[in-house]
Amino acid sequence: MIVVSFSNRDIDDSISVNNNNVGQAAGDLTSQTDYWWCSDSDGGQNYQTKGVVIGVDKSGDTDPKTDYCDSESIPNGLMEAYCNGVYADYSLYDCPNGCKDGACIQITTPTCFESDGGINYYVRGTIKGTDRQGDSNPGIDYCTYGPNLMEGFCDSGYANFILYDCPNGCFNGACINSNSTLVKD
Ligand SMILES: [Ca+2]
Ligand SMILES: [Ca+2]
Ligand SMILES: [Ca+2]
Repeated sequence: MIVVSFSNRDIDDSISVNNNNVGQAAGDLTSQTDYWWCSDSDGGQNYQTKGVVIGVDKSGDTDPKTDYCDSESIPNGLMEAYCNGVYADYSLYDCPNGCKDGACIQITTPTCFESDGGINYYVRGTIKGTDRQGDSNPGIDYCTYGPNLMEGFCDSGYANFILYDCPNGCFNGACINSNSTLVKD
């Protein structure tokens, strides 16, 4: 059972749609154009979401129209259901990255930023991004286990940390630079 509301009409009641009700609505359509309606669960021509349209198409068909992949016309074809005015309708869309389960496949490019330019053991850097587990906590390079450094870097667009054994020890989120120690002396 699908519940829709007449959000774009002056009827506020939600109704439950079954075949009988749809049939009744279709009967009304021919005589009372004020009650024509169409409802799209994904809000229109939304190629990233599999939606279903409840309404009547121009041929009078009241079957719900669900988005589906159709590779017969074009290889990455998506048949996207939408409300074409007051009518339920389909449009064919060519998904750039292919079609799967009634929606275009999305290629999300992860973004990652770090302040020390990559794997840089001698600068305490900050990393902002999402790791492969989907966590988006920014991190700062930090010392751990005595001389070891946890160095943040962007790993193919994902935030990641590697453990590095600093030759001269670790201090304040960076390896101690032996040269600077010599200069200080
Ligand atoms: Ca749609
Ligand atoms: Ca869609
Ligand atoms: Ca870094």
